[in-house]
Amino acid sequence: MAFLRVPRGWEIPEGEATPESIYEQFTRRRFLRDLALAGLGAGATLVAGPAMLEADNRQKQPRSFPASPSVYPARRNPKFTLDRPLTDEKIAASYNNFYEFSEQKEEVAKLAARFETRPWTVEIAGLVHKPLKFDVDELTRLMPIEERLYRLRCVEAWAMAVPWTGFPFKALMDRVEPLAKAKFVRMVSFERPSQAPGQRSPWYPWPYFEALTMAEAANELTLLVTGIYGHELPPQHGAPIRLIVPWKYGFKSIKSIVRIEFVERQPETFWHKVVPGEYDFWANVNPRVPHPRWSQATERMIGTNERRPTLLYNGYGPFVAGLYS
Ligand SMILES: Nc1nc2c(c(=O)[nH]1)N[C@H]1C(S)=C(S)[C@@H](COP(=O)(O)O)O[C@H]1N2
Ligand SMILES: [Mo]
Repeated sequence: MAFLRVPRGWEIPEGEATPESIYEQFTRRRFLRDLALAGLGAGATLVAGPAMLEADNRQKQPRSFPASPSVYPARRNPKFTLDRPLTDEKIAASYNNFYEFSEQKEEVAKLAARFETRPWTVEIAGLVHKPLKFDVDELTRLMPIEERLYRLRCVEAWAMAVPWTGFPFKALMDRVEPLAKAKFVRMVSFERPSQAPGQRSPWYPWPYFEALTMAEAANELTLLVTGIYGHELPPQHGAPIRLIVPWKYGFKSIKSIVRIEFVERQPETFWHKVVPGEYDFWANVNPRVPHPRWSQATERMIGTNERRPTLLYNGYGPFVAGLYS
């Protein structure tokens, strides 16, 4: 049997190491790479007329995040408010769960820094009237992009509060028109072990996969996210496109999605497959249901280490309690 050995990442609720500030290092590296890309673009103007304008613009405005500059920062939707301060951007960007890169949260940003997130195509398939393949930046320009302040609660009992930029999953459903017999949405991450060292580990059934019911996917809270803190997602947060379902434990919020399928039967999910007794399909945040190895009654805010009581549905009951009554 595979997965008999339990990797150390889930033997304790979380590692106690101090987050390092490697974010700056990361942006500097990207910046240098973008300068190099802009140089290549300028070369291409010799043969391609229309490309010239774009290349010239790019050369004049080198940016640390290369794609879809026009959509960030997006208008903030005031409907979604917080009961706590935002987490410091650098803290959020240097304490990440992304097992494709590492089991060590403090190591993920560095190992993901050169992950190639462009070009990136997402395929929508299965039980839909209009299957779709899209380039992530084209979609971002077409969709109703907005910023939302959300809490995120990891099953390991740490939490953060960040501004995500994205669009409702429902907007995508409306484009592909699911068939009546579609009951679940299954999402799959990339598989690229040459760029993701964690995917060379034999302990996990790569690529990462998650799923929601149709009603959960259509809930107004469910976001497809392409940005954070007013700019494009950096790789460690799940670039170029990830899910955010803020009333569920963080592992439901699958990163770096390449495929979305509408299906009839309840799909298996990554963490349920790896440790069936500890991570279920629903994974709704609930202070009264302890993890088999630790309490979920309280949570620790990363950055400040403030302890707060865990909120049922992570405080999003008014939006989602009806889904489970
Ligand atoms: N593909 C993929 N998605 C993933 C994970 C992962 O390991 N791989 N980890 C999950 C977990 S456990 C959490 S808590 C969040 C963390 O998101 P963040 O690093 O942006 O805070 O991503 C989730 N999405
Ligand atoms: Mo998590």
